Amino acid sequence: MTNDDERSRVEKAAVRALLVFVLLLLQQANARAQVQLIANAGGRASVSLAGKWQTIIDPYENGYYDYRYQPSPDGYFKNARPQGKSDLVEYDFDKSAQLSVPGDWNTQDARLLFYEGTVWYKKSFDYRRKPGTRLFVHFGAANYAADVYLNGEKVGRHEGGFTPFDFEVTNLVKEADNFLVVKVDNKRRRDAVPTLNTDWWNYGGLTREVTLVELPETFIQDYFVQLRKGSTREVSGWVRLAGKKPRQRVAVKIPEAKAERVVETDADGYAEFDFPADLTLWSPENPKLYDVTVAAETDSVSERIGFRSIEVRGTDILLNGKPVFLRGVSVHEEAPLRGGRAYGADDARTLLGWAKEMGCNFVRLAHYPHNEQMLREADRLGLMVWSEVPVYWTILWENPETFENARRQLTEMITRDRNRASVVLWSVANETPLGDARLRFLTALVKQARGLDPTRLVTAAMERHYAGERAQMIDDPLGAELDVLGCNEYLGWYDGPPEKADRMEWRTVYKKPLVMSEFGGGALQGHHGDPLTRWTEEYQESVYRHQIAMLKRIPFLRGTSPWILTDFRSPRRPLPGIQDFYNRKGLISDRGEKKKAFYVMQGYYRELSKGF
Ligand code: GCB
Repeated sequence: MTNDDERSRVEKAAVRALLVFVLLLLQQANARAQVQLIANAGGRASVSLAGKWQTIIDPYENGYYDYRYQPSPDGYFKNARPQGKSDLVEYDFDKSAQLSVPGDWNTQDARLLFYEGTVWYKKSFDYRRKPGTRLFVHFGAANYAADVYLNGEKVGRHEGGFTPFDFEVTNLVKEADNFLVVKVDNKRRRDAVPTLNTDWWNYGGLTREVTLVELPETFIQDYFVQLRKGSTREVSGWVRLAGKKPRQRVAVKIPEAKAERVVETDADGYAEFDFPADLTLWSPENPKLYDVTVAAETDSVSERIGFRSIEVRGTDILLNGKPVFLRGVSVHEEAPLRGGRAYGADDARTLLGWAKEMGCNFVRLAHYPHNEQMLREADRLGLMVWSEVPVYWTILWENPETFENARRQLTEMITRDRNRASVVLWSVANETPLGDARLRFLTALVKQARGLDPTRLVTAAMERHYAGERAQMIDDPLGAELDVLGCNEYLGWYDGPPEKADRMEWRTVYKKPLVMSEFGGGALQGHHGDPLTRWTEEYQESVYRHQIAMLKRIPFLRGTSPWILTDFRSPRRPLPGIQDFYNRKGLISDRGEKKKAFYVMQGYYRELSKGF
C-alpha cells in the first residue's frame, strides 16, 4: 500500500465517521421534532377547494426566478394584474388554462403527459372565519415539491409527493378575494426520495384533495388509539393538543363498547392512556370498526377505528393471536379505467374490489404512501395493508438531507395512518443495493418507524441471491432489523424461463416470516399464443403456475403480493404495440380486463383460504 492509498483510506474512514455522527445528531433532533400534521383532517369541519384551478405551465420557472436566476419578490404568487394600460405583466392566471384538483396534470392536458417541471396553480375563494378559530390549508399530497402562498405571502414549502401537509393561514385569510397560489414542481432529482430512476410515471400536480380546515384555538392535533402491543383487551395510546391551553381534560370514548377514559394533558398538551375494553376484533372476515371520539374541553373529533393485534412468532404472522397467511397483491396508485393518479373513495373501491375478487385479504400499496381513502376503504373491506415509502433502488445513502427527507416522509405516512386497523406492515425500502451506508440509513428508518408506532410490524422488499444453481438465499443484513422479510424475485421473467422456478429451493439465515413481495411477468391483455411466447397471456399464466408450485415449497412463506394488480404507466416501457409506456405485468389490464393469470392467483388464494 502506498502512502497515498493509506491517506485516502484514513480520509474515507474519517468522512464515514463524520457522516455517522451527523446522522446520529439528525436522528436525535428528529426524535424531538414532530411533524405537525393534523390527524384525521378529513374528519374536521372543512371547505373543499376541489374543482377547476387556474394554472400556468412554467418550464423555466420564470414565475419564481428573475433573469439572474435569483428568487424574485414579484413571482407569479403575487397574482399581479396591470394597474394601468402601460403596465407590463407577462402572465395572467385568470386567462390561463384550468386543471382539475385533485388530479395529476399529465392526464388532463396532452401537452403535459411527459412534462416534468413547474406548474403554478391558483384558486380564489372567500372565507368567513368564525371568531376564536384557526384556519389551515390542508393538502392530501402534491407531487413533488410544493411552495404555497396565500394572498401573495409564502406560507410554506413541502417536499415529497405522497404525504399530506398543513399550513396555518389564520392571519392571512380575508373575507373576500383570497388567492391561494401553489407552485408545484415534479422535476426528478438525484438526491430526492424517490431518486431519478423509478419504474412508475412521475405524475405531477395537486394530485389529492386541498381543503381549508377550521379548528378551535386549542385543538386536538394528533392521537393514537390502538390496542396495546401484545394485548387484545387493552386500548392504549396518547393524545396531543396544540394551542394556548395545553392543559385540559380529554375523554377517549368508544361508546359501543362502553369504554371510556379521561386523562389530563400536560404543559405540552400531551397525555397517554391505557384502559380495558371488550372489543370485537377487526379481521378480514369481520372488519369491525367502532366510532371513537376524542373530546377535549375546547375541541372534539371522531372517526371509525378498528382494533386488532398483529405479531410475529417464529416464522408465523399472528393476527389476533392466530396464524395468518397474507393473500395479497401489489397495487400502484393508478386510476382504474380512467388512467392517471387514483384518488377518492370510488377509485379505492374499484382497485380494492378487484383485490377482494381475487381472494385477497392483503394488499401491498406500492411504492409510496397511497391516498388516505385507500386505507379507509381497506379498513372497511377487511384488507390488511403493507404501506411503504419511496425509498426505491438507488437513493443517495450518504446524503444526510436525503435521509432527513425519507425520515420525514416515513413520519408523515405513519402519522396519517397509524389509527388504521388495516395497516399491519410499514415498509422502509424497495430493492435497495447492499452496502454499509444503505444499512445505516435503513436501520435508522426502521427505528423511526418503531418509535412512531410500536404496534405494527416493519418490513422491506429485499433481494435474494443464488446459493449454487438451485437455491435462492435471503441473507441481506437488513433482515436482522425487520419483523417480516420481504423479497422480490422474477424467476421466469427477468431470470430464465418459467420452468426455472421448478428447480428452486429457498433458504434464509433468519427465522422470520417471508412475504414474497413481488413476482410475475408481462402480458398484453388479449394477446394469445403458446406459453413460451413473451407478452402473451399464456406466458404470464405459465409464470404464475410455476411460481405457485415453487411458493408452496417454501416452509417459511407467510404471504404473497405478486406484481401487480393492474397495468400501469412507466417511462421505462416503450415497446410499441405491446407496452406503449405501460408496465404490462398487471393481472388486470389498464382497461379493467382480467388476464388469465388473474384466475390462476384466484385459484391459489381459494385453496389457501381453506388451509389457514
Ligand atoms: C421491481 C420493482 C417494481 C418494478 C418491477 C418490474 O422489482 O420493485 O417497481 O415495476 O420490478 O416490473 O420490473
